[in-house]
Amino acid sequence: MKEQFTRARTFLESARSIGVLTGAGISAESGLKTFRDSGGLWEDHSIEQVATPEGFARDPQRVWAFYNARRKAAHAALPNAAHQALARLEERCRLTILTQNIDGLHQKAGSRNVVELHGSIWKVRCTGCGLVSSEQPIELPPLPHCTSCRNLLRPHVVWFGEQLDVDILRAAQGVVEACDLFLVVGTSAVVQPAASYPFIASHRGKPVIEVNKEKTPVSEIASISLLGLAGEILPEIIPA
Ligand code: BJW
Repeated sequence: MKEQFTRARTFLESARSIGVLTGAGISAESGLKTFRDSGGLWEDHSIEQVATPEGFARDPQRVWAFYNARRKAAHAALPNAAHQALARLEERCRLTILTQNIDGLHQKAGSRNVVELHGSIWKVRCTGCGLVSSEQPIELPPLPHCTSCRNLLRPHVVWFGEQLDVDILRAAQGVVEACDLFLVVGTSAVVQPAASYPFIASHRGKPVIEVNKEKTPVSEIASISLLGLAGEILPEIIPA
């Protein structure tokens, strides 16, 4: 394992352009729940009910209760040592984070190049006029409405069965193609299209480093797979 840490450090030090894919696991040590771990969000909530457009159409109040609770938790959360290590690394090389997270903790840690693949919990979108806004109080009413057209607002996030924004997809594809090293942190790597990025990078001959509490489909193709907590491993391989 020690040898793997040394190899990872060497890869990171010599890379000129790094692509990073992060998932809920990187925010776990900030106290935010992941989705698929034991005790995760999908244990108490049904995906169909709270993370699909059909679920929102059926019961928007249930969906808003789910997202309002998560807005409250995310507001109280602080970036951890893993977020901070990535922000530090961005000061030393070209680095872009492709995050599946909507919590904004990478930006709170100081990262500037962050592509939010699944949107942001801090933005809402009007189901009528389509206006996207981030000028909302932390605690929204049980059914928030658009101030200009009075239609129902929805979280500006990507649910199952919805397309990711085309510009975001293009930016992510560009990062995967341009980087010379790809780092994957705290994702189960089962949700597409994000899950395909490490595989595309590897297919194009780029080394892939994975950091996760447990093995995932990415472990099979990773040049280095470091098992453990992101908040402990990232500061080790990205020293201050
Ligand atoms: C730690 C740790 C610690 C814990 N340290 N590690 C191709 C094939 C099959 C299906 C599809 C396909 N293409 C598209 C689909 C359909 C679908 C999909 O992928 N389905 C699969 C699940 C089967 N994808 C979509 O619908 C996407 N849209 C799309 O592609 O449009 C075109 C299209 C549509 C339909 C058909 C075909 C094409 C949209 C996906 C939207 C995902 N949305 C969610 C919720 C919204 C945001 C939110 O509310 O937060 O995004 S679902 C949820 O999963 C959330 C996450 O971003 C995402 C990924 O989860 P993540 O981050 O990996 O978390 P976990 O919990 O799964 O894993 C945590 C990991 O951390 C674990 O591995 C732990 O071990 C680890 N860990 N603590 C280190 N301290």
